[in-house]
Amino acid sequence: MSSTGVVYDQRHELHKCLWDETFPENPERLFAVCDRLKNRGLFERTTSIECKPATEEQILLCHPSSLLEKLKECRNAPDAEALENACKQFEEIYLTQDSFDCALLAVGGAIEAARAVATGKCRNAFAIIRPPGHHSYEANPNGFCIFNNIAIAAKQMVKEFDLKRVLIVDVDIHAPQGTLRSIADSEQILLISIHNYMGGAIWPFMKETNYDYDGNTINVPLNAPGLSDAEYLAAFQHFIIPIAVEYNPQLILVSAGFDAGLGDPLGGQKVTPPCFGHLTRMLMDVAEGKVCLILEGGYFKASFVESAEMSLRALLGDPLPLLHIHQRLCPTFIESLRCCISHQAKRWKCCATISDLLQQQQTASDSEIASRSLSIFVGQPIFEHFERIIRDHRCSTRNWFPVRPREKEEALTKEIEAISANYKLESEPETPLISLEALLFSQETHQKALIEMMKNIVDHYSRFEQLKNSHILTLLSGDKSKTG
Ligand code: X5A
Ligand code: ZN
Repeated sequence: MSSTGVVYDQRHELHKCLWDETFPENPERLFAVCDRLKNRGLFERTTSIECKPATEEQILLCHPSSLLEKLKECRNAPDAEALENACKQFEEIYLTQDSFDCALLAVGGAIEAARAVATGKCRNAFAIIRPPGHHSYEANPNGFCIFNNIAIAAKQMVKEFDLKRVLIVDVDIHAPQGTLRSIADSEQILLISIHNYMGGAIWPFMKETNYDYDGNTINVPLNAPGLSDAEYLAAFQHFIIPIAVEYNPQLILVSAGFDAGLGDPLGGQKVTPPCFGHLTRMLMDVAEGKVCLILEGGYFKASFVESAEMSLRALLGDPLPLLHIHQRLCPTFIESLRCCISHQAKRWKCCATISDLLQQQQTASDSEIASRSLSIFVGQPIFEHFERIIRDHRCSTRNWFPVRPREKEEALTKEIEAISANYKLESEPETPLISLEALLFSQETHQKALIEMMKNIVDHYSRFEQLKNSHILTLLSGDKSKTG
């Protein structure tokens, strides 16, 4: 009987920041996940998959050889100072002498896990690897990612097994601009991602991560913070899963970041750990269950450790906790999802059906304010600002993220513990169904949605000191004296 495979390799600890201990992406993340899985007796129920370094030929599926050469040089860096200097050419990247080899191992781990599932050696798998990968593309390691683990693994599977349809689902809270660009030329790969967008006023400040992008990437952009299980379930049940079913993939690779989780310092959303289990389980109904999770982000220990456990339990077919959904969907989210559905209606039958329904209801209820799909992108000046910094090798290498006060950290840990203390386990866990009714149009939610979204955009935009006087912000905040 084939089982659940796990990739875990101690050598991943060799990639760490030598000059700033506060950096959120650290070796401790893997130890913590691994400890938890061991303590709960889960490791021994899985099949260990050996982690081999990827070959240079495999890396070249997504990156130029010039990048390989650059990173290889770091093997011989004389000291930490030289390494830190080298990092000024990359956005949010640190490097050690071992980082290159460690990054090869991460790609190799993703490939081995995907292969185990593709060949049927394992029913499904979880690659617990780092550094993460979904932001890196071409010669641009960035956002803690060196090589694009998942994109390379997907391309390698297409090549090795002549696959026609590989689906990548990205649930990490950050938009996977790296995966999007790395697979843009692959007809056999489709990427669906749900991530923070905030009108483009949030990193990576790219318009192609909005809902109206056309290509082999489908985006669910989030324009409000504080979203939780109800919104993620709705996005899966009424958009992501129907498209996945219609696409009918032969293999599913998941960019399993847990930074949309409750309490994550970078994410700002509130998905509970059991919800990650349910999302995984929903994906297992597609592609005959051939699902391979590949770790990406996740920076709040109490949260991501529990989320990783729940995801592995889903893969193992273990009971999952019941989800308790009481709150109404966030209006701004409803607006986003409706935009997604109506935009994709031209390519996906499932969306056309839902879109027709919503359209009819909307016309019947309100013709005056008929909601036009609004595509907002305010990120261009910020994007260009960072482009200049990268080009001039002026990227900052320290103090990227403020450290959270201990009390705050403890309060959030308690919140997670309170959730896990109330678990009701069910062997056939029903995932609550978010009714389509929740997505129906009303003038009131529509207005609320847009107002909330504008507030969030201004809020995110204002975090960039350097842009205080730029045109769009003054427009949005209504300061007419400066708009000229
Ligand atoms: C893999 C991941 C986060 C990048 C944050 C950029 N990266 N500000 O979660
Ligand atoms: Zn992330």
